[in-house]
Amino acid sequence: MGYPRVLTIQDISCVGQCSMAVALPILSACGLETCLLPTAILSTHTGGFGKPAVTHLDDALPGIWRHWQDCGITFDGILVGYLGSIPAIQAAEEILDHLLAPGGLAIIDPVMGDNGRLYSGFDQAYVQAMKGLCRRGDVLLPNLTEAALLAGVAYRDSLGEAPAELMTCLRHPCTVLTGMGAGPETTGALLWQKGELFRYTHPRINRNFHGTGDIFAASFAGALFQGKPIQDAVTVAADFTYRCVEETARNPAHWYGVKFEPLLPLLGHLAKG
Ligand code: PXL
Repeated sequence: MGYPRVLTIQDISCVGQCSMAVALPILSACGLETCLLPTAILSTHTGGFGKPAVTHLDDALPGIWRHWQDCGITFDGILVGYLGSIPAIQAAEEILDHLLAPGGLAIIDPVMGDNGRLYSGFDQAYVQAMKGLCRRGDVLLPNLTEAALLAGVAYRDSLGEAPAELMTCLRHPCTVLTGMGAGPETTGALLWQKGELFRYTHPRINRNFHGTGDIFAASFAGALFQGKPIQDAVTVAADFTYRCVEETARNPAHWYGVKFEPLLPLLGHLAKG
């Protein structure tokens, strides 16, 4: 494996097994030097603990990335996740414009909503700003809700969706759509690249787990930044995410996140393979 230096830009949810708390260990397990830019600190994620205590770091972001720029620091890969504010989206744009190394890859998970609804705190202005950021990404990783918001079309669930039409409306050359099965019994990921579709599915486990998208995004990014071909990165991420969800489903009391930690050694193996 190589030793690329990568950056992940997203919030820190202190409790809840998502965003930065998932991305750092996963990217590290893939053998990458992992740098971080937290955009906000939340006591928990926004998915079920009630109203979290939130501190946005908007004012700190320009000083941090400009210092990196003064030091001549660049990144071979950048993974963007939940940002939380329009100034944080703007900082991510500046970083992609100025700090991505030549030949580096930018992966954007436009975290904004799920099941047809925006997450709390986000509005249409946020969606519009996210469109600008997505134009700078080499690969987008939306779920169906986010893809519909970015494409400006009505949300349809995975059974009603016609993926090629949605991807055409999205107008991005390389997108991995998550939460996309091939029928009611399956779920998976769909890669759209240069007008071709590649679908990879698993049996559907009938419980909704918070943070599944973050696990998929980080393991996909880890494999791609390590130089895997994109179809292989999709299968590594889908296999790893499936195994984590399977592990979590064994413990019905674990409602707020995905138990990915026991499976990190497996990921090191898959990402290398
Ligand atoms: O898992 C995505 C995510 C990340 N960060 C925060 C969230 C969510 C999803 O709800 O609330 C703070």
